Amino acid sequence: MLDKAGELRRIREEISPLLEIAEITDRVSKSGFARESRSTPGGPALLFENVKGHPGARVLMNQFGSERRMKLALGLDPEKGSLDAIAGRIRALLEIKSPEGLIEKLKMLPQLAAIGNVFPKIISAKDAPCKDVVMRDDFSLDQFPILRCWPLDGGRFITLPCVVTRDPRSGRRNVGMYRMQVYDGQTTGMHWQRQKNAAEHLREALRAAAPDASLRVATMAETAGGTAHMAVAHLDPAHDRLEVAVAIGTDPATTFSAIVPAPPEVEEFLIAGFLREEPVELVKCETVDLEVPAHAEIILEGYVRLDELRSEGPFGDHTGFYTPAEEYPVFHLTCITHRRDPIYAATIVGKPPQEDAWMGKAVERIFLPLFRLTLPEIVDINLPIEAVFHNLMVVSIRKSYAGQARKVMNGIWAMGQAMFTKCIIVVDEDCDVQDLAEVTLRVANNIDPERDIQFTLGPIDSLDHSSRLPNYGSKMGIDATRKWAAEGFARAWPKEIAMDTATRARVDAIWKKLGLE
Ligand SMILES: Cc1cc2nc3c(=O)[nH]c(=O)nc-3n(C[C@H](O)[C@H](O)[C@H](O)COP(=O)(O)O)c2cc1C
Ligand SMILES: [Mn+2]
Repeated sequence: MLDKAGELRRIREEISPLLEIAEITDRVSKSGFARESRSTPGGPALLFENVKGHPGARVLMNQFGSERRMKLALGLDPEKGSLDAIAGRIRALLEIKSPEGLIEKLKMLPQLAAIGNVFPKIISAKDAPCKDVVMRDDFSLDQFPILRCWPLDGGRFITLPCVVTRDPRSGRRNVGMYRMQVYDGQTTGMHWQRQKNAAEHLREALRAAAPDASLRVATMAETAGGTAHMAVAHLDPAHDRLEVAVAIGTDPATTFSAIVPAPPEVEEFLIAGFLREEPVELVKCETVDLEVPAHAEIILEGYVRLDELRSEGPFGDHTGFYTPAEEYPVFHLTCITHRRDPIYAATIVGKPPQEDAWMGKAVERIFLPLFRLTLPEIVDINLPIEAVFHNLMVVSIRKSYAGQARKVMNGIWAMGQAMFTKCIIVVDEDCDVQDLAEVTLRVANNIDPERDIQFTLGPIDSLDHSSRLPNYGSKMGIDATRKWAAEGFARAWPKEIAMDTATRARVDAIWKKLGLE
């Protein structure tokens, strides 16, 4: 599809998966990224067809690396479509009320049919391309051209995996993108951070397996690593693991759904189905009780033990810095299945802008209507690419009462992964948050710092290297809205400068004649 859309470049030169693919991809994804224009494409997608040490293998990079390709991935017209259209569809879905009369009911049919598309379909193994080749023995990850991304990385990492787990209590599935460091042909790290859904699944498994509640709680609280861990020798062998399946090279809507910060109640396959307007086809795994996208290029099946952690990292991360080695769970493979001649899909993260910038911008657009459900005064949001998303959110609000900017900050810090937002800037609705020059002018002019900056403490992104403790630290909100008398502002707020319309019209009329352009 990328090829047909003229979005793919094939590279026939022999290139090493160790650093070289990363360097080429980094240059391409940063190319054409003009500061003035955020819609400038970040270079083409790349298909490496001659990978050193892996005859016949192919590596796909930068598949989401432009606004245009992000639209294609979500089934939009790259020219006319807008990511806000998806937000519109979500809004329509949220507005569905139970219909009253017959006509109203009939009007709902298209919407209901669309919802019907979201549920995944299970197909049989013989129809599933991801089962072209099934390897239960003698398999090794070494057969795939897995990348080493940056010079000081701890090893090779699988960087675009859709990791499927099941909540042992509710039975609900989750798909998350969590990088995997290759330890050997059958073992990898599993870098789900403690606040992510799969980490909670592991903790649920642990709660079920650990008989002694106080020991359980203590071990969870003291664990240094990414998830709960129990250093007890007597794990019930029937409950000593959490099954995991990993899909690599899924259709773009499914891959994207794995990064969407959805609430745990919403399964990512539903999101992918909604985005594609077509159900995701799943197939049962060979060795674990999980289902995976049937059309994936590669499937890894296995488990994570509840009582095992191992050093993971360092890794050159999307913050632009290396995250240091830390203890994380370990994934043991029990089976690999794949398409004939699979394409290995990967990404690299590093100093922005990279491919993940475009994915993040799509998340920003799609989540706006969901934010408004809780905080209806929000007009628009901007998570600037340069601030690595969770570090800075600029929010414009329709302010109607005193203290509302602070209410919005607290609401954002309480909402899912938005809890990681280190700095929130709140401006009035007449400020375009996409225009950072305008935002800077407002913030610099409007704040009395001692009065308008609010600090709070809470969970911090695991990748943050500045917080006083790992995963825990402070956040800052800046209220750059106009201050009201009701907020104790006793002075007059000045008027903003703007030319009167009559003068503007007069100058417009003679503008061309002046020859000033
Ligand atoms: C390229 C890429 C790599 C990522 N790597 C990780 C990772 O290693 N660990 C992690 O916890 N989140 C990682 N994330 C973010 C998660 O995918 C994201 O928080 C997602 O919402 C998690 O899914 P969940 O909410 O179902 O847990 C990554 C995102 C992208 C785009
Ligand atoms: Mn999830």
